Amino acid sequence: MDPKVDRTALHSGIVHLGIGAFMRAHLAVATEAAIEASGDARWGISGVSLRSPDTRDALVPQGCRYTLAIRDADEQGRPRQRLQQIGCVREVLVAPEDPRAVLERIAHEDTRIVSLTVTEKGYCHDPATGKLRLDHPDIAHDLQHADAPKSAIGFIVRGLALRRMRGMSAITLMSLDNLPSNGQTLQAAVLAFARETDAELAAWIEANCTFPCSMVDRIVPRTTDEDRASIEQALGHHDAWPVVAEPFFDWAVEDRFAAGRPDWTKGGARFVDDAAPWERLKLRMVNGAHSTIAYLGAVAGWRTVDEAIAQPAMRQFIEALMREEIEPTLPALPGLDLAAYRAQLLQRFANPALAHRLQQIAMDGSQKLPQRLLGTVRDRLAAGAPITRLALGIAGWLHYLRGVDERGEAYAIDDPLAQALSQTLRAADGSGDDEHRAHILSSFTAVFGDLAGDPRLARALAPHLRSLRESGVTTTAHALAR
Ligand code: CS2
Repeated sequence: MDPKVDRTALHSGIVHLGIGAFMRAHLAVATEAAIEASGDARWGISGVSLRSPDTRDALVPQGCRYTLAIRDADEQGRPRQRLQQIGCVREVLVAPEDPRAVLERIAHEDTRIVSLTVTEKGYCHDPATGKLRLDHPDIAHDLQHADAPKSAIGFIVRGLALRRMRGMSAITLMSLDNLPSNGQTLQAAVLAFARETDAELAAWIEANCTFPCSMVDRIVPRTTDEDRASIEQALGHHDAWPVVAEPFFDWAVEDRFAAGRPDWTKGGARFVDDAAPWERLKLRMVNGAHSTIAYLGAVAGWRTVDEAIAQPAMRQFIEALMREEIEPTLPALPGLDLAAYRAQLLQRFANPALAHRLQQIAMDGSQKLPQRLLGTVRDRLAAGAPITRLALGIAGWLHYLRGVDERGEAYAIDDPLAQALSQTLRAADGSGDDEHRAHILSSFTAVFGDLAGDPRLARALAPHLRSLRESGVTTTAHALAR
């Protein structure tokens, strides 16, 4: 079962920063389909790990090929999987080991697109405003050490500087992260960094490079040892670095490419004029619901998304949250039936073959909440509409941050702002009154932005904080289940 794409014949048209599981089950799959359909050898991928060598160490010995296991359940509810071999990754570079090699790859004549999946915190921005933080340790470092950057933004700006210096063409910078207007967020960060170092470079980037926005959607849990063992058994040989995904795939990307692009429609992508309404739909429905399930479910002591959504109170609450409070904030989209989208989403969450861990989704909440829940809250408040269910998702996060579930099991909080959040939590615990506690918690400006201190938010949070503490997740969700 060899991949149809022969990696040795490929050139690296795409340099991808952050070669994690998501990218290998999304961009790489669409690129594989595009190369297969056209035979165009320009679109091989150079993957870059910004931190750990593990992907390179596992993939390179197997010729960078790997297996994608697409998992769901059949009509009887029995798990099933379909295996596909992916061969379009040409090489994997490990940035901390050799930053120069990454810069040279960006400044290579074959390179036409630099794409990124570096997660929300990889943009080193203020989560509430989206602005690049010049005081972020990695950004501060990269401004001082142009030849050995650490951050994605540092690599991009320095790589583009080399291209410009050498008289090379401009390229496309494409974010595939779950951020609103991800292309614009990336562009703003790149330009802000470039302006700090070289105003002419910033002007060149602005005039010549493009930053298409896109909405990406596919559930890709972190691969476990158990997944590796079962895939090896099904394959009949060892694959050190397979990925697991759901069958569902979506990608709406703006067709603004400075130096060409593969025909990703062959792999299920859609080219759109404006990705913003699709991003809003996806971030609010898929990710807003996902984070709400993750915090409440982890507090309840459940382990995976399918386990949480199998609880009747949770399923009904999540359905009501989408129908009553999220959907009314969404723009109408051609060909989109929101009720069908919601039903399909609940089915995706119920996929029993993914074992998508709640704690994986729960990480980095400070970076995720603004675009997943708080934008919806703002729109609802502006319309004078209730935010009761949305507030339970936020209260779930605040309650989750205490680090102990209802069964008394402790867990670690994995969040770049964990320390500051735990100080706020301690300050709030000193207050006996739930409304006052809610006020202190929701005054955390880096996350809540202009909602910080808004009495309407604190008033919505207070009863949920009390109910989660006194009655628990199931009872609290049940009360809001319709
Ligand atoms: C998840 C997403 O981990 C998370 O925060 O909500 O990775 C989610 O699975 C994808 O965005 C689905 O497209």
